[in-house]
Amino acid sequence: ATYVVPTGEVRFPSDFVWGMATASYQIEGAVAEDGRTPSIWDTFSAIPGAVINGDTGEVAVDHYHRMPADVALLAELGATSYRFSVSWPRVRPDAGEVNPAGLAFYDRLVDELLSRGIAPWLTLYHWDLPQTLEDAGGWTNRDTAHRFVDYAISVHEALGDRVPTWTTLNEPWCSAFLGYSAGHHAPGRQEGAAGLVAAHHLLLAHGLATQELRGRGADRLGLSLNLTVPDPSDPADPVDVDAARRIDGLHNRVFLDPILRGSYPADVLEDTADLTWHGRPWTDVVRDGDLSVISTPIDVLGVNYYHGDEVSGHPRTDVTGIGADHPDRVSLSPFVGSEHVTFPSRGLPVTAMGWEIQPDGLHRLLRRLHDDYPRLPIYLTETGAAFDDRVGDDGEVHDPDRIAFLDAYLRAVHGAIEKGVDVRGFYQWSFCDNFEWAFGYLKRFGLVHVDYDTLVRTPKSSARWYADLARTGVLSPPGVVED
Ligand code: PNW
Repeated sequence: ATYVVPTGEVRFPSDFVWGMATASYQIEGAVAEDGRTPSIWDTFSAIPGAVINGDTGEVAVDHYHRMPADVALLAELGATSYRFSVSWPRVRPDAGEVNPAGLAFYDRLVDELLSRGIAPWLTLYHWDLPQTLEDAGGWTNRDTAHRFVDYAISVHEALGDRVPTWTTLNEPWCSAFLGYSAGHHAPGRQEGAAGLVAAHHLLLAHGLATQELRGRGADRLGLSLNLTVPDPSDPADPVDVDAARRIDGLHNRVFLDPILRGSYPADVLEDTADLTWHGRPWTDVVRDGDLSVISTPIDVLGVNYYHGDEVSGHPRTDVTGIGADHPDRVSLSPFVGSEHVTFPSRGLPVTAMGWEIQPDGLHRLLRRLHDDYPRLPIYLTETGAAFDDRVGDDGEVHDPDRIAFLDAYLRAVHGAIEKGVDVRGFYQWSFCDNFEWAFGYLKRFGLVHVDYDTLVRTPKSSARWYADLARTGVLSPPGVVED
């Protein structure tokens, strides 16, 4: 079914959360300060060709030193909540003992947010695994899940009294499959079924930490999944339909089902039955009791959505999407066991990432979650777009494309709310331009422009637009919005 993005005025509920999101490694810099030790992203970004232009997070946007001013800017731009992540190797350098100096940064951040009336939304793991743990096998080592619990406890002991919302993982799909199968993200391993093994241990880490923090009184727990909407190229072609089912399985249901239904999807197990890890079926890493830990009830579901995918089971050359757009490094398919699947371009307009602008996919995704899974309050914990933003002669950054993008995606969210889907908030990715992983500083997702020579912050016109939206809760008819 298609969905037509509505025009005209739409009004969001008065308690709708208007947030902005960031992640530790993408903004903090200060990688060797106050006891922090390397994460897998410090190591990976030092590999020639791994990140565009050899960029690293060494300085990033220097948020570690500019935090109070950044929080003041968040407040000025009307954010009612701020989603940030905590750096594991700051809090537990080398995954060892707690580092009070590292924790103190987040303590100050949370106080600064609260003093400005901004609700903190904390992510424990946004991809910066301590390198020491990767050296011991990383997410392919089951022990990493237990070390994650130790780390979660230390953060909760310090901030549990002031942070209302705790999410364990950001986008475990990326950590597992881009990190351990495709090799396009840290730690850059290209080991096939390792992605599935990593996914299982990430899920286990999520479940164990959720149980532990629940026992310690946390009452708003969850995680953020990046979900896609796979549409078969030809809905009448069984080969394309099968390809779309496989991508749905390996991208969405491989996480949604264990967490929300307590089991791996049967078709995913079948599709991956031949894949081995250390000579044994990969599913040997799944132990009795794991799925009941993984399905520990959560309170909120974070959804990150940028675009869907057209999916074909036939060879194609006009592919878009994952891997296809990475310049320097050969990236394998993250869809292990379904490597034959291709992602043809639909010819839709794209952002600077080459990602299709597809708001109807977001609407359909939200409706599908509502229909297919136990219902939870949903927060869009990320959506946004990269464009080639520049500071103009007038000293301003005009980004009407980003305004149009956010307008369309928010209308898709609003349409879902009208259909009864319990969506309670929206976190724009991202508060400011930052280290965009394998794309370094080349791709700008911010509402706030950062000059990477001076580190000066300039709110883009989209930031002013978003601030108005956060204040009024109303999207005006397109065309009325002034850039
Ligand atoms: C997400 N892919 O990353 C992350 O949560 C953010 O940290 C990131 O900056 C944002 O989206 C924009 O990219 C992704 O290749 C990175 O499929 C890559 C992919 C998906 C999500």
